[in-house]
Amino acid sequence: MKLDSNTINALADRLEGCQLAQKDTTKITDDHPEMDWDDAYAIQNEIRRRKLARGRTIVGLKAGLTSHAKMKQMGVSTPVFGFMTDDYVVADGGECKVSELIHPKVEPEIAFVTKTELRGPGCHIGTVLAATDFVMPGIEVIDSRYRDFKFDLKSVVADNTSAARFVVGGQPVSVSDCDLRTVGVVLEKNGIPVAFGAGAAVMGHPAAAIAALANLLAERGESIPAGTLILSGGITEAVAVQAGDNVTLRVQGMGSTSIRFV
Ligand code: 0L1
Ligand code: MG
Repeated sequence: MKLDSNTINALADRLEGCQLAQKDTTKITDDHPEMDWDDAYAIQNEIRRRKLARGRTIVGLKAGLTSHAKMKQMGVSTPVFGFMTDDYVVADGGECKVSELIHPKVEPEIAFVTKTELRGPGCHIGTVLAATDFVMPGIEVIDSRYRDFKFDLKSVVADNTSAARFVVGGQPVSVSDCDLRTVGVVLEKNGIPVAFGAGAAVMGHPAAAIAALANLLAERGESIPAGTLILSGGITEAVAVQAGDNVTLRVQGMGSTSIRFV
């Protein structure tokens, strides 16, 4: 690690402060170009520690930047991972207050729920499918704390991968009843289809993103417990939303889930 604990704390304070006050900031690598991956995840972990200390609970994990569309959109080349707390949950069909966010965008995703522990290293698509209870449609609302969504990978890892809100719903499906590579998704904004894709857009198979997360956690001696909800990453580019927008995600064979921005 290149940053000392005072700097890690100050950067966690700056990023979470922006989230809580709906303010943006410049990317932290502008001020700390020397920071490394361990620093980036240490800042994310400090944000997590602060939320837990305030009584929040972890309700899920996420993979981000897992599709070529997203990587191209953001000008980066590696997946990243983050967490979601209880206040990020929006009920299916429920409201998301734009005033609590900075500049939200939505992403169509496949959500996994595990039935057994996933522990790397060496996790692969097969291990993940064997450990999955069911999959279902999920819309992630991302809200980078960086001005104009301009960041590099270490900055976005520190910012908990832009996690802000999410909704899951539709029809939970066993992984043996669908082909997650060819499953089609349609994202609608105000009744108009705005993004389309298939599961294979996420690292060739959405389960590969979950395997990558398990293998990364293994480097820290951690695993994914049974019963964990994990968003596997946006299948298409993210779509900007504003108050008044209604967003619905339809996933082939899994029904739909929706969210209203107010
Ligand atoms: O979930 C995601 O793919 C987002 C990762 C962070 C990058 C972004 O804000 O788009
Ligand atoms: Mg996402």
